[in-house]
Amino acid sequence: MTRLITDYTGKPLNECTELELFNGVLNLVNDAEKEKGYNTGKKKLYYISAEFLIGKLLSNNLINLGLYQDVKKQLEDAGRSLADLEEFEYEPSLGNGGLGRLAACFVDSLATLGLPADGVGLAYHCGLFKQNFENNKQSETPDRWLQWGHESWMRSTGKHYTVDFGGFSLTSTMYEIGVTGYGSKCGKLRLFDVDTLDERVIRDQISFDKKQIAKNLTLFLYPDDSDEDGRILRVYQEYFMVANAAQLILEEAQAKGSNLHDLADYAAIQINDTHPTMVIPELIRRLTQKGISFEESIEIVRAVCGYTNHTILAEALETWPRAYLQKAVPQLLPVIEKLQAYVAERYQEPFVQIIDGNDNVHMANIDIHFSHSVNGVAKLHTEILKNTELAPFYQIYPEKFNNKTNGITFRRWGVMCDPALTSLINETIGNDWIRHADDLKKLEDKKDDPDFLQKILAVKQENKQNFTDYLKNYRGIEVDPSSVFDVQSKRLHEYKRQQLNLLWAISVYNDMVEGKFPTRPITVFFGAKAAPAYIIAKDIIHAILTFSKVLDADPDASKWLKVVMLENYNVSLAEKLIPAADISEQISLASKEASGTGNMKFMLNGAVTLGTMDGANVEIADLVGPDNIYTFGQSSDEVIAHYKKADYVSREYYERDPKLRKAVDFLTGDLMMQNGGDPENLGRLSHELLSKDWFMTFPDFEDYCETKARMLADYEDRESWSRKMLMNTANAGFFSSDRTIAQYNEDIWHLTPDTDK
Ligand code: CJB
Repeated sequence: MTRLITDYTGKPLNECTELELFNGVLNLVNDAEKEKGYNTGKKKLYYISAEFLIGKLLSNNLINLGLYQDVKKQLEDAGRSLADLEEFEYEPSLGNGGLGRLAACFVDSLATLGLPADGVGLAYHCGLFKQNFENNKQSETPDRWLQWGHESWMRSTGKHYTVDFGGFSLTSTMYEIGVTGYGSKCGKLRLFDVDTLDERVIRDQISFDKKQIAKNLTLFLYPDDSDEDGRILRVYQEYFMVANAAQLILEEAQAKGSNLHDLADYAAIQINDTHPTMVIPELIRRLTQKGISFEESIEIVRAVCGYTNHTILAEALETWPRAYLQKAVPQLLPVIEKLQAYVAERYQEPFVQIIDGNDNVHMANIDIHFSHSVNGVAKLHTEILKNTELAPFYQIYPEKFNNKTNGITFRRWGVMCDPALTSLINETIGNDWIRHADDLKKLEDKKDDPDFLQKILAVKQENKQNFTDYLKNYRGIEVDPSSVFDVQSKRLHEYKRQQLNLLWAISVYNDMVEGKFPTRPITVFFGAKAAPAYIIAKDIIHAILTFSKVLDADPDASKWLKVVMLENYNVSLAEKLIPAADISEQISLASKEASGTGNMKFMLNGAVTLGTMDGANVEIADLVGPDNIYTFGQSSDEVIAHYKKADYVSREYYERDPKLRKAVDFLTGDLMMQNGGDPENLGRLSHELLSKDWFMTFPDFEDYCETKARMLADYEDRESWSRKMLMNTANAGFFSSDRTIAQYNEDIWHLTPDTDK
């Protein structure tokens, strides 16, 4: 039965405002979702995460529900367009980067595989900040994505819980966003909020009174945590998330007949990074309140919980001073102290204690002791956890450690964002790959078919042209679609080394000044937000923006090299950029990128990786073989050895390599200053590189430049390059999040799929 949008708008579509049309299609989707129903089963997974970077939902839901073509046609027949509606739709900004986008891919796959599961998190009103560029610098403004009210995005369930903090309590409201599975039933994202939130407490840009918890609790994802009030607010947020989750989980399990001793038969919890860690002591607290002994409560909770580690960077392995917990959640501290006593009784090794000698509480240590599973997110990352970062834990609990290499949903990152490639694949091997991603391997049969290779190139050119048009029409940026599109898009962090790419670009410029020009014009795209308090990351953005002005001001060089730093990079922009990419820059310092998931999206869309042997790049290299990836740089073992010996001196490289020296000097040179460069920012960046370079940019510089030059030369053999593209798409099947989720389920959660479609 065809659903008519007019049944939802109540008037002809050509008379509707964009908002009326948007709400009409949204309500149509809501009804279709409810009619499909939800995956159910005795045991349910609660995937608790501080971030769900879901992206725009309308088209994705239409695709998953099989309504896309029909709705598109109804709109077209009335002279309206789905593409316009997509532009009008506001992107929910409930996440920051890879961690949040992974959670969003996971809920899609959970629904698609028929697994009973909820995503559980917070309904931040402003989410992550909106990035603006002024005077070659990033500034931040609130991203008021909920401006049309909760109801345009989520349904209030009418369910409320009480959450106690030190000295006061708050009442929550639970909201739901439907998660449509592809050709299957649906799942739910359950987001908690406080009714007392008051957006007027925002003072200036993104600063606000951090002490008024009732008014600011869910205002921003990641409040500025450069001061103590900001850090304590994180504790309030995290506890609010898990105290709600714990009540929901216990209530639902009991409603299904659990006597709580058997909670693990009814519930599995996945703790996504350390942010939801307090769910462990909170559940133990609640179970003991119900008369279950402390020891048994530990066993129950351990059987329920699994923990995923997403990084070896110390900054993200949260530790909270005991005083913060005492202030925000005093009822939890005695439980955490008892857990510490439990650990101390069994293990003497200082590294594995929960509370250290300085009274800091190590959240990851709680997770590892009191979960039954600890996983890393790529093969290399898990090995580093076992052998280096968490080695003392691995010695105690070898059986807990396992790897679950990340994945991406092929519905959003293939079908939705790359319709041209999708049509070509569908007409070649059918459309089963959308659900059974390994099918893509069949494309390899075409690797020596010149006609097919031509078609792949034509698809890429079409996508580059589309992105070029988008930049011109929506952003006023002109790029050359026949140039090589060289793309690095991800959060701005020193370990991801946008600065390495920048130094390479500066060297290309320096070569041009000496009369050596590239074979073909190159456009280098960066997309990245820097955390507001991360000074050096913002300096790197400033350097990139300033250098792009240097190029624009030079009539000769600008024909050959253009640097575009895209403002406010987000999921929607990624969906346009990734299908247009020729080169996928994955150049983190080996050992530091836990997995990466952008690398997988680019690969699926036929970009060729230029990367270090880090994170999931290692597995990409294994899958595509050495002819279809360009790797360079130190190995993770070498990097780890340098850190251990503390023997890296960046200045030695600077002094030894004239090309590097020239590029580094350029940062603080006249041309940068003449084009809006700020001596303070650029001086600090240069000083950081020369005196520290903690993420070892310089040792990899030469190899990076040589490898990139080889890659650009190979790009000129168009047929051979298109074979590389094909081999990347054909071997991307392993990186479907359906595979990842199936593995989590088999090894950790043991949920029964709801096959009653
Ligand atoms: N990651 O995005 C974040 N935020 C954190 O706080 C810690 C890690 C990223 O998680 C992704 C999903 O697992 C990884 O692919 C990525 O390497 C990691 O940086």
